[in-house]
Amino acid sequence: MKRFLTALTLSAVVSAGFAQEIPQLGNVLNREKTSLNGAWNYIVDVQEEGYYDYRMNPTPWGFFLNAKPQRPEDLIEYDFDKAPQMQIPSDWNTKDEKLFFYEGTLWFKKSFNYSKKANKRAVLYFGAVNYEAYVYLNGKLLGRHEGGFTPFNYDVTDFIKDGENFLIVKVDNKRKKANVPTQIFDWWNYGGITRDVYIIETDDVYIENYNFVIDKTGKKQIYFSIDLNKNEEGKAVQITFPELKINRTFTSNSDGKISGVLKFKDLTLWSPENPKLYSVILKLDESTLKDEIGFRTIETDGKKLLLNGKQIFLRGISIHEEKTNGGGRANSVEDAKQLLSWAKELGCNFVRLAHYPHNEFMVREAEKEGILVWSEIPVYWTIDWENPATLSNAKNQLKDMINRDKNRANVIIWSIANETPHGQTREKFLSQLSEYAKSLDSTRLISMAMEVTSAANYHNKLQDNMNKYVDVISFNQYIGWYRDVNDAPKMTWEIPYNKPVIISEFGGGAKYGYHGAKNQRWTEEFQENLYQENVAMIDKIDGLAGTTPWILKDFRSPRRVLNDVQDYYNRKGLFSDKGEKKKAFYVMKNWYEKKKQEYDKK
Ligand code: GCB
Repeated sequence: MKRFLTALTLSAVVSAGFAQEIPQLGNVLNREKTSLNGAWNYIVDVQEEGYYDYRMNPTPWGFFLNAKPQRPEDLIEYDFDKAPQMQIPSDWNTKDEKLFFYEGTLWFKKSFNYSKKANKRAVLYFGAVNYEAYVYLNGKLLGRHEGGFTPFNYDVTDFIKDGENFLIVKVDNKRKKANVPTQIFDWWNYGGITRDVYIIETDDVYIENYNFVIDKTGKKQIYFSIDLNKNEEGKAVQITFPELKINRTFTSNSDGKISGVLKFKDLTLWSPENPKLYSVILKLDESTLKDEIGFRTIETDGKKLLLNGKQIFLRGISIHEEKTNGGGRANSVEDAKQLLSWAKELGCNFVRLAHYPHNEFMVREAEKEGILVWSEIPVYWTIDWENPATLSNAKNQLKDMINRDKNRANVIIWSIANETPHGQTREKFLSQLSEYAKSLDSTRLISMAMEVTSAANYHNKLQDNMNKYVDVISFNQYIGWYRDVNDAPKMTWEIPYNKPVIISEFGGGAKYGYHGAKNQRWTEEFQENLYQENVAMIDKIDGLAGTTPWILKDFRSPRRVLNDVQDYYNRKGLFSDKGEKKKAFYVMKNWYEKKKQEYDKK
C-alpha cells in the first residue's frame, strides 16, 4: 500500500531539525576531530525511490530514516545493513564496476559511536561530495549542498547523540544545465563522497578562519584578520610565531573579529627555491590551532610577473585530480605526492589545478615542495549565464575555494573560468565573479583561460572584453591538434593588453608505445613534433610569463570514445595513465631547463 502525505505532515518532516550550514572552518586538517572515513553502506537509487513517492513528491518515509521492520508484517523495501560497502573517501565509478558510467543517485550510510564531549560543539565536515548532497543525521535533514569540489560543514551539536548514531547522505551527480559545471565537460564525472568526512570538536566560541599576509610595500609587518564563530566582544586570541619572536594577544570586537599588524625583524620569504613556512599558534581560551604559514608577494608590472619583487617564469603543467594508476579521484597525501613528483621531474615550479578546486592535500603538499598553484572553479564552456541560481552557485564555489586556501603562500592565481563563449551575458556573469574574488582576496591575481577568436592570415589576435577583469591574460590554443601543425612556424601573435601572458593550454594526444611517422595521429612522434613546433612558436610571444601545457597524464573522459586509442581516456598526457613517459615529455623538460637558465640569469 502506498502512503499518502498531506502538505502539513510533509512540511513538518522536512523542517524538523533543519540545521543551517555554517561558515566553512579554516585549517580543518589541524583541528581536533574524529574521522568518519572508512566503510559506508550504499544503495543505488536510479529513480530516487528513497526520496520521492510515486507522485514525485518528497516522501517522509525516505531512506534517510534507516527504517527497520518492527513487526513481522511491516513492509520496508530497503536495508542499508544488507547493502554493499564502499570505502570513503572515493568515487563510485572506480569502486563498483557496475557504476563505471553511472550518473545519478546513491545513498550512503555510516553508523558510528560517538561520545559527546562536555562543553564542546560538534561540526560535521565534508571535504567534497560530487555533486549534490542531502545530509541527514539520525534521520533529520541537516541541509542540502551543491557543488562537487569544495568543503561544507554543519553544526550538529544538537543532533548528535552519545552512543550509536547514523549519518545518511544522498548523493546525486546527474548533469544539469544550471549546474557548475554544466552538462558537458571533458573529464570523468566521478560521483560520491570523494573527500574526507570528519566531526570536528570545538569550543563554544572558536576561531572560524583567519588570514596572515605580508605587507607588499616592504615594511616589516604582517597584516592579519581572525574571525570567530560568534559576535562576541572581548575574546582574547594569542598569536605566536616562535621563530619570528612574535607573541601578541588581541581581543575581538563586537562582530567577533580581530585584525591588526604584527611587526618582525626579518623573515625568509617563501619561494619555489626555498619554500619556507613558519609555525603559528593561535590560542583562544584553552584551545590552540596550529598552522604553517609562508609569506611572499605576487604582483604584475606591465607584462612582467613578479614573485617577491623578482621576475618569474611559470614552468607549469595542467593537472586533473585523478589517481596515477587506474584513475579514480585523487584524494590523499600519497596521490598528491605522486602527481607532484611527476610535475617536478618535468622541471615545473607551477601547476594549474584544472578545472575545479583540488583537494587540500594537493595544495598543501605543493606548498611544502615549492610549487606555485593556479586554482580554478568549474565555470567551464557553456554555463547557464542568465540563471541567477547558477551565478550564486559559482560565487559560493569561489568563496569556498578562497576561504579554504587563502593562507597558502603557493596559491598565486584564482581562475574564474575556462574557454567560455563570448557574449554579454557571459561578461556580466564573469565580471561579477572577478569583482567578488577581488573583494574576498586582494592579495592574489585573477585570471581565466580565454581563447583566440581571430586567426586570419596566420595572425592570432586575442580579443576579449574580459581583459580588464583579469590581472593575467591566459589563453588556450591547440595549434597542431585542432589545427595543422605546419601552421605553427607561420603564426604571429598579438595580445593587445599590458599584462603578463600565460598559455594555459596547448598540446595533443598520443597513445603511449604507439610509434610511427610524425604526421601519424596518435603516435608519440606526432605529439613530440607538435610540442617542438609549439615551444618554438610560443617562445616568441610578447609578455609570455608561463605555460601550463595540457596535460600531465592521460585522464578519463566520456567524450573520448575512439576504440583501441582513447578507450575513454583523453590521451593528451605527457605521461600515460600508468605513468609511462611519452616522447613529448622530454621536449617540454628540455625547454623548461632552457627557460630556467634564461630566468636564473635575470
Ligand atoms: C580544452 C579544455 C580541456 C580539454 C582540452 C582537450 O580546451 O579546456 O578541458 O580537455 O581542451 O583535450 O580538448
